Amino acid sequence: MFGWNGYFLCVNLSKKKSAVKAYDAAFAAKFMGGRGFAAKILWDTLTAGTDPLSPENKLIFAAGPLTGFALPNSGKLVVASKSPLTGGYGDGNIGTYAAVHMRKAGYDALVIEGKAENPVILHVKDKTVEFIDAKDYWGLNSFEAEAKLRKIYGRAAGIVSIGQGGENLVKFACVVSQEGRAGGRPGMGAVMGSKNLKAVVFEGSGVIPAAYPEKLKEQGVESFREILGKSNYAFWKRQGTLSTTEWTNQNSVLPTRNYREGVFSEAEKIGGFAAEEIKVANRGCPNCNMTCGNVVKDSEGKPSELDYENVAMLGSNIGLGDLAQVSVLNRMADELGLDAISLGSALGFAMEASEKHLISEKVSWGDFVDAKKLTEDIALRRGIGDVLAEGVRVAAAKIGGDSAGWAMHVKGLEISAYDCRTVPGMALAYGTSPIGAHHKDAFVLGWEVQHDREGYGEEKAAKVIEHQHTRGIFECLGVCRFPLVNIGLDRNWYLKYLHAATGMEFSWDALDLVAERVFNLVRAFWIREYKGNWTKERDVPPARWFTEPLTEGAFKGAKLDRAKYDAMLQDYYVKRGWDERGVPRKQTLERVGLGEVAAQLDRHIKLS
Ligand code: PTT
Ligand code: SF4
Repeated sequence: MFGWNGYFLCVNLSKKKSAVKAYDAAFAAKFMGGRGFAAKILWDTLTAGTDPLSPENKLIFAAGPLTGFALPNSGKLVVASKSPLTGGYGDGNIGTYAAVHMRKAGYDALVIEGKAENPVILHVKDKTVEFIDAKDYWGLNSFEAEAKLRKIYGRAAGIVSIGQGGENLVKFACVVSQEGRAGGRPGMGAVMGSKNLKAVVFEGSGVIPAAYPEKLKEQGVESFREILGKSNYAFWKRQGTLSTTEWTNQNSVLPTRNYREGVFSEAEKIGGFAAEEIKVANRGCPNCNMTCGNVVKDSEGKPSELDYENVAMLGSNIGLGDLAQVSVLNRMADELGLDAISLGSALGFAMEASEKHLISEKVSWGDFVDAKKLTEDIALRRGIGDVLAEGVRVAAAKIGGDSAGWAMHVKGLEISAYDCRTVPGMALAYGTSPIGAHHKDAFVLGWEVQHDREGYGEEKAAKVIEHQHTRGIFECLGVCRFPLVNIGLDRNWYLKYLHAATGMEFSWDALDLVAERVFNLVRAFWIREYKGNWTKERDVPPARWFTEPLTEGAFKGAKLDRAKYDAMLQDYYVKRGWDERGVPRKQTLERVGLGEVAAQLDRHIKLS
């Protein structure tokens, strides 16, 4: 096989045993890699109802057929599991040298099950697998743990680790690498912690097999050059995703004070230009020449790597307008291994709950000291932090009042940083995202703002699906989507890369079908887990957007219309070939090559 190594490394931490599992070209072409592999493995090997934090759950690190080659932005790794935050399928996409080393060690995925008796570090060096005692690492934050490991394994090794958040099973703990790359929003760090696994160190020295290696090399050189020549390249290098802050504020979609508003009076102070003033470096993922990690000096004098989502959720969403202080919270999220989006949502939720006297703790809007303390309390599960560590869905159920209406999540995953009262298509994207409310699979609001801002027409559902497929394929290829979606790299490059890497010809239609297959498989996973509790209400964003209009900005008075949203959701289901409950129809699953999944799912919920 070319492009793919053809092997998964399977590790059982309870038994301290590992085994290599081979797969064939037909499996590779059908599920492609990354999310496709992870979803298929989870579907095949988990029993419905598995406790996400039990030894039976699986933690998967999966690369794609392009990962690790000298091609634009090819250092991405999907980290996936059944999510302890949502109870459904969860994954994230982390840029890390671990991705490259895993592939060079000869594996396309690492599948971890069981639970180590004591804290352990997994060391994979080419064909050897070692289980290393981690007692001197447990309790360290992710930066400290990685630095300590680098003293042994050197600068080049690929390392992923968890901080105290993962150790303490915070439900939105993520996996961290390289002091500023973080992935697995729906609690993949907690799954790692539940397995007593502090870190994985990869060292690979082999060559990833390519069908036409020389051609691939030339394509890499040429496309890296194409990226450098793009007119927006220089500004991207200056601000990366951070310029989004000014844009979202101008367009009334910047989450402000737990999504009460879409504009923030201090937006400029946390925007891309403000960041340039405290910026000290650019950092990024492997094999990338458009490094978007903006490293700034925070108010405590330490480096902190910023992205838009983090700034909005830890800034405007908690009413904090000081970027250097926001950067401290951002650094703490990375050190402690907490997802910064969910953290910002939990902090905003607590501030509102405190204001409404639903909790006795005093946590005030925009108060940096309160926010800092609460962040630590969440990671260490102290006091109200212990409640918030369960995510806002559970926290709302615990604190009561009307808080369920302003616990900003879909399916338990906190919403990333775009208010949707004026962009129904984006609300649908959150409602139907494969992991809960995340923007990565569909970012239709850019299109909506330009074309049809407040409409609920059929083209919205079509656009969401188009995005979910185009972006979904990047979750399987193992490369960053930013060259395509942010810089405008010609999309046909990806077909050329795939041919030179695998020797197989793929069209965009074929990739679209892979994306659709994987999307349906993930949906089937959710439904199998929720069974009788599955309802279309799970695809609906929180009540706040439907009931509380914006009170500031150009869109003052705007809110979502529930009846129109429901109609748009039904349009979406029809276009997807799902029934009115949002369950894939049998013939849809068969059409996308998931006949066996249809047969199994039908035993859990009657398919139409
Ligand atoms: C991603 C989510 C995002 S999406 C952001 S900012 W973004 C937040 N980043 C966090 C962080 O940082 N630290 C932290 N403790 N928590 C964080 N939570 C949030 O996590 C990231 C980039 C970004 S920055 C984006 S959009 C793109 N996402 C891609 C994707 O999903 N797929 C893909 N094929 N390519 C992508 N390229 C871009 O990668 P999750 P990263 Mg991330 C620090 O992990 O779980 O997917 O959540 O991985 O290496 O940091 O790259 O404005
Ligand atoms: Fe990583 Fe940013 Fe480069 Fe993408 S553009 S590979 S997220 S550094």
